[in-house]
Amino acid sequence: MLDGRALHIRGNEHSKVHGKSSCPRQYLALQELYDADRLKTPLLRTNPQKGRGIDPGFKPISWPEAINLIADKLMELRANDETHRYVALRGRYSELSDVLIKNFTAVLGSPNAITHSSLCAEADKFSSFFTEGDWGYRQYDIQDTRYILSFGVDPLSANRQVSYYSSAWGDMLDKAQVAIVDPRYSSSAAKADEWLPVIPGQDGALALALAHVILTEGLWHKPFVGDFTDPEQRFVTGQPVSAELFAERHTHGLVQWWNLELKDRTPEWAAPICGIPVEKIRRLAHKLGDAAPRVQIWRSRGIQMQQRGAYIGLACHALNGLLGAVDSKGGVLQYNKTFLTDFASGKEYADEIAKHGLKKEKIDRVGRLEWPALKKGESGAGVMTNVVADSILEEDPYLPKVLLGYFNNFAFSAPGAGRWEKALAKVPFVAHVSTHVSEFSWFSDLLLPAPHFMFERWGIQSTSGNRHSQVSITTPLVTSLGNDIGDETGLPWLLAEALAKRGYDAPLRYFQEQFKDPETGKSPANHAELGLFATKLMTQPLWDPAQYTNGDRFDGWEHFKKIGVWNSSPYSFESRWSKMKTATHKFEFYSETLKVALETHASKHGKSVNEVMNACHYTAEGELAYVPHYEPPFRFGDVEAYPMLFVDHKSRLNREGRSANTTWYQRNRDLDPGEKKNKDVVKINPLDAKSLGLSEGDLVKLTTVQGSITCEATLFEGVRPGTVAKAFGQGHWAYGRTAALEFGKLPRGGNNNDILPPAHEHLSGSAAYYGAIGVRVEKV
Ligand SMILES: Nc1nc2c(c(=O)[nH]1)N[C@H]1C(S)=C(S)[C@@H](COP(=O)(O)OP(=O)(O)OC[C@H]3O[C@@H](n4cnc5c(=O)[nH]c(N)nc54)[C@H](O)[C@@H]3O)O[C@H]1N2
Ligand SMILES: Nc1nc2c(c(=O)[nH]1)N[C@H]1C(S)=C(S)[C@@H](COP(=O)(O)OP(=O)(O)OC[C@H]3O[C@@H](n4cnc5c(=O)[nH]c(N)nc54)[C@H](O)[C@@H]3O)O[C@H]1N2
Ligand SMILES: [Mo]
Repeated sequence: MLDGRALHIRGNEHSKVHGKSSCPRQYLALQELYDADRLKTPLLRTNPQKGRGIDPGFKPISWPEAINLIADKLMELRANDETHRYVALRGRYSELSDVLIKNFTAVLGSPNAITHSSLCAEADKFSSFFTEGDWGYRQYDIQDTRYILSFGVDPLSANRQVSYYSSAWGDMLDKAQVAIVDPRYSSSAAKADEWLPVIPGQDGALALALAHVILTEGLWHKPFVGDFTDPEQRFVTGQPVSAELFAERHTHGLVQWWNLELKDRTPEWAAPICGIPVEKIRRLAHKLGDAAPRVQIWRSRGIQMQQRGAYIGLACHALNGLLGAVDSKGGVLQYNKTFLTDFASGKEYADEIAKHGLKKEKIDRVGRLEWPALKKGESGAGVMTNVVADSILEEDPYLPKVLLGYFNNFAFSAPGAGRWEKALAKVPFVAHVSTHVSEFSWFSDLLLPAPHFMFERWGIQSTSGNRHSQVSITTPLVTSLGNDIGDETGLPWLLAEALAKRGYDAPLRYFQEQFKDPETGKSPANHAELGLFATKLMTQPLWDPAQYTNGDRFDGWEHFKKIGVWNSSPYSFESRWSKMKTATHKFEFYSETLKVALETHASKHGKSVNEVMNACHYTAEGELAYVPHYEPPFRFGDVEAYPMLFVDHKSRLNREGRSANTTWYQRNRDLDPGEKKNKDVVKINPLDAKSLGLSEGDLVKLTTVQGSITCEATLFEGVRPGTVAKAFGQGHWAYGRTAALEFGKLPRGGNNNDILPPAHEHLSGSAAYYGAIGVRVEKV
């Protein structure tokens, strides 16, 4: 920092997860922070007509005018006894987001706290939950591992701890081998021992064949899984096994899985389906078996955020079970616990009107027969973010009247993005809290400038890696725009004050009574104090010596604030063996936990589990629903009209959809294999290019059942013939002068979400981006 200006960013040296090392994206944050295109003042739409290319006619208004406008709209909902028609949408977030999204919305009396989780990676949590009872992401102990098999994860570019893994990856490569399964040659594949260019959507076949070989060749990890009660090895291709003959230790249902599914899933069966040769599958299984339990199977959104992705995720994660890698040194670990305090829910402050609103059906339709969204095993507990656009368009269950979005850009980030444009145009009042005039903002009635989440407001982030979890805080450090009204705490405070002035004081009382400074007992008196007190309150178990339980110790709040990060104690291996939060407390190959969840959901609707599976577009019948099994990927578009398959992926410099307005992002796009500086390219194998008559740099049109986009073709051997790969992130037509070719009108390249159909993995509630997405490539 120099004279209040941020000059350089690095990792916090006190972090035991990543230390000083950092992810390349953090440097872009400086350009984001000081971006001349940032939204600086509230803006009000003057043109009632909403559409791409139609100027909204935004005119500046003051903060009090903006807050009063929203407060009036909320009072109107109360007067009409329809508080449920208030919908809060959340995109990216800090842990403080509960204040605005969950709690404030509950006080107001709406069930519609809609997070972006299902656009993000809910399906990734599904597989961990229904095998080992953990609805969460994983960390990988790469210090002591011997073999890494990644299904679609590119840890050097994306996934969850780029700073840590990219700094530790080199040392790991000295001791371990790595195989990357991905239709696209990723950065991690470039550094790996082996790249396995799988046919998109067919990883399940590969994983099941690996399991088959691991069993038939006796390669499973016996101290974790157990063994036959006599020395005879009975896993013989095609032959069922009698369950009494196998004594399982920390797992459940291995023999049932074998009998129901695995016994016929040979490498010979899998090879033509997944495109990986028989010999490679066998060799891989042996390498895994030799290294077990110090192995790790990674899995990404790519294999799970598919219409039939839940069972691919389960099949891949079950390999970790077979190899004893779960909770093991050198294996796959859950996140260490972080001990944060939940805020009072807010429901206690709901009056009669609000209680009435809370009883209404949630706007995303979760819990209906075809939308199980089984978060933590509970029917309808998840979120179906991308369904909300349809709910609005079809007015089913009802039309929202006031919609508040923050830190989200669903008109860009959600498959079938165009539906959001139409949906937002239909909602009578949309407010957006954003740093930039994004695609979502373009369809909004009121824009509120957001402080940059890394530098200008209170926030709490937690993450895991290197056998530790950490909780770090962001503080209002830089005020580049003189705006520190935090989106997560400041905004709801200002709204609460305005509502109190209108005679409705429940939200303000909630904040005053439930967010007292834990040190002094003082109630917050303004928006800044609510931000500070909420941060102190949630992190109190970490910094208050009286509440100490685990990890780093602090003298008090000031000490914690100065250090900026709390680290948990190191991971204790094998402590969850036979103590998992599943129905059997074991690692479940046959998921009793999923069985209960599906049966409960089915009986709620008076249907059978088969009918649920059918409604969710799965093919499985009977008990197959409870074990990892093969599901043919649903193909969007027939082979004749859409002969190739489309593969979406993240790029190293994407901060989701947010970094594209920086010149450093545009200029350095070639950090990813096959990409070009300042361009948005589709990567095509030279063999396919030849048959399509395409040369380097040709302008091409990509068409799917959903729509078309135009971009440049580049010839790249690192994409499986028959597939094309294109990074997500370009194609902004709003956001700013760098992101768009012509702001408000012309996109720079094409947005993948304009051609991805709005499909779902229904069991987890996830949006689907991957699998068999048919595409036609034509020269323009
Ligand atoms: N650089 C960067 N890193 C990020 C983010 C970012 O925007 N930029 N965002 C963060 C967020 S929000 C999240 S949720 C995580 C997500 O991190 P991950 O869960 O790792 O997910 P993605 O990187 O989206 O995964 C898509 C990958 O799957 C591959 N893929 C596509 N189809 C298939 C297939 O059929 N089979 C196989 N085997 N692979 C396939 C793609 O090539 C790509 O490498 O990343 C985080 N990290
Ligand atoms: N095709 C394809 N689509 C994807 C993905 C993919 O890999 N491929 N990844 C998906 C994933 S994993 C995720 S998590 C989602 C993310 O998608 P979203 O949750 O929609 O988040 P972002 O795209 O990051 O958009 C955030 C918006 O918030 C605003 N903004 C930017 N900075 C700030 C800030 O500091 N504070 C506030 N309040 N607002 C800010 C801007 O309007 C920005 O457009 O995208 C998903 N979409
Ligand atoms: Mo995400």
